[in-house]
Order: sequence, then C-alpha cells, then structure tokens
Amino acid sequence: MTASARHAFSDDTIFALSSGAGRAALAVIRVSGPEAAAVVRTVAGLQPRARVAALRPLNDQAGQLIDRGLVLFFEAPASFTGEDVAEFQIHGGQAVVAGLLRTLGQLPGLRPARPGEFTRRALLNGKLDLTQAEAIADLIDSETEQQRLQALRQFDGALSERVGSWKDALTEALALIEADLDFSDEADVSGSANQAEAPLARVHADIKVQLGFHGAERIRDGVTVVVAGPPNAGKSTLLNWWAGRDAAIVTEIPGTTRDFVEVDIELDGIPVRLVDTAGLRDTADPVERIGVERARQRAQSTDIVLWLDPDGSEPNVPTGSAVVIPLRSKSDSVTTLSAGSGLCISVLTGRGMDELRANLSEQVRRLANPEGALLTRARHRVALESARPHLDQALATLRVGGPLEFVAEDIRLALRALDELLGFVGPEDVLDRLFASFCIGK
Ligand SMILES: Nc1nc2c(ncn2[C@@H]2O[C@H](COP(=O)(O)OP(=O)(O)O)[C@@H](O)[C@H]2O)c(=O)[nH]1
Ligand SMILES: [Mg+2]
Repeated sequence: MTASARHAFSDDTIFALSSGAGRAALAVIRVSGPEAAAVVRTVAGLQPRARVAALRPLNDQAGQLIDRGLVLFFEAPASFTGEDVAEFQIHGGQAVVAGLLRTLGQLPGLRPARPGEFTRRALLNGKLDLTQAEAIADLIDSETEQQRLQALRQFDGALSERVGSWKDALTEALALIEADLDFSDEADVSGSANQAEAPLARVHADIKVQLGFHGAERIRDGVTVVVAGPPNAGKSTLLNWWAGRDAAIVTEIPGTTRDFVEVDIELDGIPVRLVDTAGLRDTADPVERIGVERARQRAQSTDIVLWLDPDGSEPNVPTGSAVVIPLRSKSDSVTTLSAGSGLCISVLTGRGMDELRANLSEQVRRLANPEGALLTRARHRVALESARPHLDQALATLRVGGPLEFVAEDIRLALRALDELLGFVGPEDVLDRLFASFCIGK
C-alpha cells in the first residue's frame, strides 16, 4: 500500500480556527475539502481565484455582515492538504471568530476539523510523510532554539530523504535478487544476486550508525541530570539554586529528600531535566530506603550524574553509561581539605559555580549534538530496530549462498519497516495517536 492508496479520506469539508484562541488582532480560519470554493462564493461573494488575496465583506447565510477580511484560495492539489483550501484572515475578536465559525458550521458538507486533521489530510494525500508531519508538531511545540532548528530540518525532509535513499538501495538489491531468481531455472545463471550485497551492506551500516546517535532525541526530549551523593551534601540546595526557587526541601537533617524532585531548565538551547535524589546511605527507615534504591536506579538510567560530596569521595553509585561530574560541595565550610577529587563548589559563596555551569553545558551540548543525527523520536528508532534484523538476516543468507527467496523476503520486510517509518503503511492507531496530540486547526 502506498501513500496514495491510502487516500480514502472522507469527502467532507473541514474548518477550524488555525490561529490561537482568545482575543487577538487577527485570526485565521481555514477550510479544506471539496466545498472550499463554494464557501468562498457563499461567504465572500467571490469567484475564487487561486493564490490571489482579496479583501471582502464576509456575510452569514442571512446576508448579515460578519466582518471584512482577507480571503485566500488554494486550488487542489497545490495546497497544504492537497485539497481545495480557503483561508480567511479576519479580526481576532471572539464574536467575529464565533460568527464566522457558526456560519461555516451551517453550510452543507462542512464540519469542524479534529485535532491535526489538516496535516493528516496532507499526509494521506502524499503532500508530506509521517516524519514531516511529526516535525510540524515538534515545530509548534518547540521551546528552545535547538528544538526549532531541528524541527525545521526534519520538516525539510532530512530524515525522509535518508530513508528514501535506503529504500532506493534496498529496492535495487531486491531487483537484482529477483532477476537472479527468474533466471535460476536456466543453465547460465545471471549471478546478479552477487551485486546485491553492496547496496544491502551500505544500508545496513548506515542504519547502524543512525541507531548509535542519540543527539536528536535529546534535543527534542532533553538531557537528564541526576544529582546524587551522600546525605546532607547540599544536593537539594544545588537543585534549588539552578531552579531559582525552593523546589526541594533543604534542611540540615540528613535523609530529608526521599523521592525525586525534578526541575526543567535550559542550557544553551537544550532542555535539561535536573533530578534531585535521596542521599545515598544505609538506613533503617523503610521509606528512606526506598528513596535510596530509587536514587540508585535513576542514576543508572540518566545521561549525566552530578556527584556531590564535601569530602570529595569517589562516586558510590551505579551510573550506567552516564557521564559523572564529581563535585566537592560546601567548599566554604570544609576546613581540612582531604585528598579527594572534584571541582570545589559552594552555593553559599558562589565559588566554582560558573565553572560548574560551563562544565555541565559542555557535557549537555556534547550529548545533544545533532550533527548527523536524524532520529528525533523513539518511534523512528523502533522502526529502524525492526528493519535491522531483516537486514542482518538478508546479508547473512546472501553471504553463505543461502536461498535467494529468503533474502528477497527479508529485504521486503525491511522495506516495509521503512515504509512504516514514513507512515505509508502501518496501523491507523499510530496516526490516531500522533494527530490527537496536534492542535485543532493544524
Ligand atoms: N556552608 C554551606 N552549606 C550548605 C551549602 N549547600 C548546602 N548547605 C547546607 O547543607 C545542609 C544540607 O543541604 P541539603 O541541600 O538539604 O543537602 P542534601 O541532603 O544533599 O539534599 C543544609 O543545611 C544546607 O543549608 C554550601 O554551599 N555551603
Ligand atoms: Mg536533599
């Protein structure tokens, strides 16, 4: 099934307020579907001309003036959705917007759009693929500069093009295998299957490289930093300093923090989640003990661990693959500096805090380096992970001279996984879930 084969959308015409809700200077109301041209004629009394803006009085069905506004018309397929599209730019008053929406709702064949339905139609009409639709959602949700740039890159087709080139190479390999299969009854076998190995191996290697990059997902979802160390080391104080508020309770009583306290900050345009944890110690208190266990688990699955200890002890926590930054906290009050290691900091006097910020920023930037990384969502990773074993298998079978039918089937399955990544095939509920998270009017 191709993108166009999926073109089975309803015949109804949808409309929605595409600009933000509430009082504003202007509002944009968008209409998409077969009735869009009729809407322009009825509401604006205008024979629609594609891509020509016209300032018109807009009337309701009784001929009463709603507002004067700018009317734009895009003829299918040269529109965002691939259908006929009309756009009304009107004054952003609530009564104005409500008046036009009410009028549209009364016209035959029109109904309010569901969240993301314009983009979904664009997808179904082959105007963009699923990774680009996701990029639109990411662009709308982007809060940091890096997120914005990354969403734009993906909207421009950075991932689509790479996946497209993988598909081309696999299709070529498949054709070579199939040609060989066709010839296999004859004595002088063409042997073209041998040439399939090169493109297969290239795609295989490239996908492996992409799966090794995590930078793009970190830009979208953020880098996690766990603050860990013995009780009373000043962990919660450091978190509060970074948050600029009293997010975590600070006392001189060891064992105060028992559960995670998380705050979201931004470093160099990259979202960072700081997690305060219970101080690590052996304790008889069952609640604190759970907190300590959770702290250990959290440290194992994080990107960065800030290890705080006034005495500069070695990090005493399983850190998985995390980068560990050792810090000697409360350095203003430690008189006999032992032979421990780590940057000396003091939230109280500000000592070492600039260096700490610079150090952490550098690590965050390194982890969230988007250079060459194309997978921005877990969904992309899942799709490639499901293609990979088929490529492994196809290559292995080909190399040992195994049955070419098996090689062909594995290539087809890998191609299907790539098509799923682009949204050309696959379960509808994946689309339902994605578009449910969209704004109405997009
Ligand atoms: N002198 C000094 N005291 C600090 C500093 N940071 C935290 N403290 C104090 O150390 C105690 C424990 O701090 P807290 O943040 O709750 O430590 P946690 O148990 O590691 O979370 C509190 O009394 C803080 O006021 C610092 O930089 N210098
Ligand atoms: Mg604490």
